[in-house]
Amino acid sequence: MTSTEKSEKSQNKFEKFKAEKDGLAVKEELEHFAQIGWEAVDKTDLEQRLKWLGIFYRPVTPGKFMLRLRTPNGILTSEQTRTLGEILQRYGDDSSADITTRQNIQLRGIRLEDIPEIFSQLHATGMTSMQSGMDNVRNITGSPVAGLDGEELIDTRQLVKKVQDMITNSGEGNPEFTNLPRKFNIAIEGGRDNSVHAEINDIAFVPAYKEGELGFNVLVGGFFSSKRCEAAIPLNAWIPPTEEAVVGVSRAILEVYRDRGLRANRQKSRLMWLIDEIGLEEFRTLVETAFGQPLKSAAAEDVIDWDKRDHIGIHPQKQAGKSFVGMNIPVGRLSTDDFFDLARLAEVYGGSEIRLTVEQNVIIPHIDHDKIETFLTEPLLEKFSINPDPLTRSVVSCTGAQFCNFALVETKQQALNIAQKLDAELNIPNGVRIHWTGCPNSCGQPQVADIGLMGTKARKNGEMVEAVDLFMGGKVGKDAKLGNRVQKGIPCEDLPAVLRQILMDQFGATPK
Ligand code: SRM
Ligand code: SF4
Repeated sequence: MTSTEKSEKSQNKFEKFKAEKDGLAVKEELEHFAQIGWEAVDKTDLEQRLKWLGIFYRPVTPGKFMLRLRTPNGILTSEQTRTLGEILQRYGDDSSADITTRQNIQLRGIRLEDIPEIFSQLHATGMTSMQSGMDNVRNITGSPVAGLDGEELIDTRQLVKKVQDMITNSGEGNPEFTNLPRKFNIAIEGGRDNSVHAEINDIAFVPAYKEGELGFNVLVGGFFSSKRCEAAIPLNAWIPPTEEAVVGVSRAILEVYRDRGLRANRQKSRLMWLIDEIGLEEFRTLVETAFGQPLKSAAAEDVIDWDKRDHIGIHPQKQAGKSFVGMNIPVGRLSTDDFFDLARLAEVYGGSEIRLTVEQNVIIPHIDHDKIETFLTEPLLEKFSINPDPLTRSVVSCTGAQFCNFALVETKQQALNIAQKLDAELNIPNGVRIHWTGCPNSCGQPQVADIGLMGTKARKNGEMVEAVDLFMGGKVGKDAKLGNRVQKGIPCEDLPAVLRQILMDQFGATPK
């Protein structure tokens, strides 16, 4: 018996409950759950299976759920944006929302009894939260300026949408892909700057020319976990930028992962562990078989030749006379009113659309040049600046202790306070990207940042205190590479002084 077969024999508790009842099954029970109330719902349904529908029980705020949507390519219409505001509105002070590091939206304060109606609201405007958590494919990311960027290579919008539709059965739920060994991430990059940092996904499509034809090189196996972090490696496959190829190869890889992925140890279940186990050649052969045709070998080089842009500020589009405007949403946090305001701005000035970025910011596209001046006088731009100070501009943060029970530290507020304090104290010549993550799960991607901070605990003066491990050297865009942990256990209290010194020593900052 091979070790793969052996590991498939034994089952961890997640595999057991999935085998007993598929996560998607709770979709049919939502009305019933709404009637009996969350306290009476079976514990596994409540705490685990509901995540298959994007509904997250939060032990930190029992009874107030988080709803994780799917926002393919980070695009929302103004109507959808307004609907999200309407959903949140009923929860008053309990309500809030976040733009996630996967170009997506999470709503908070949601009551289980309202879910049937909320799902109808989402459905009516073409949104879904289906399969957005647990052992499913997460929100699929694509260039946030797809279709706007004059230098873009491939417009990813339809491709991302079609891959999502295949995986989720157009948002209705697809039992073919609801029992993967573990979570799974897909990114489709169409620009020259790798704006979605494709290399940290289980499947990444990156633009590449083969024999003069533009298509995608396929990378596989990128992931972060508390035990191991890896950048994706080349599958040695090039595909044309067609729906058939991108959807087909995504499906083939998912089928191989579903049927052959390791399931015994959840710490060793992500795709890269399977590739390690059977070897890249064998994995590629299995993918070809599932795809039903041979794959062409990879193009020699991909076309990621730009440094990453953050899209903040005013940028001319490829459409003459139009610009997109990137607004800085500090640590991605949105209120109910923000949704209404963003929807209005998109309608009055733009093309009734907003875009989200993996830096947790918002872009409003299609603003006529002659409307920009008035647009800039809108009060919302005081809150969401188009010209923020350098650290505030690029700080990214995961949810942290406010709502996440894995967190070892509070993240968002601290991240923002420290960025603002250091922005006030220092002249910082170039942008410095600081990413905060509340625990080793790395949702805030500290490994892609110039300075990454990962929550931990440390001893200070004999007492356990909130602290962070320090990561440095992450590079995104051209020649992307993951940063490494360079220092452990810096008490949060000491962090402003430590960061100040690093900014002066390594990033050319000077006191104001
Ligand atoms: Fe994450 C689990 C939040 C992006 C790696 N992540 C969680 C949970 C669901 C844990 C929980 O049940 O409380 C967090 C929900 C907290 C909450 O209430 O918001 C959570 N992850 C997030 C978000 C919201 C962080 C953010 O503030 O932006 C991001 C949601 C993305 C989305 O829209 O779907 C988020 N998580 C990521 C990323 C970044 C990415 O995808 O680029 C990673 C690392 C990349 C990766 O997965 O390869 C990430 N999250 C994890 C892991 C570790 C996975 C592993 O293989 O071990 C966990 C824990 C787990 O799955 O067991 C986790
Ligand atoms: Fe929660 Fe940890 Fe993910 Fe932050 S990194 S959202 S603390 S699981």
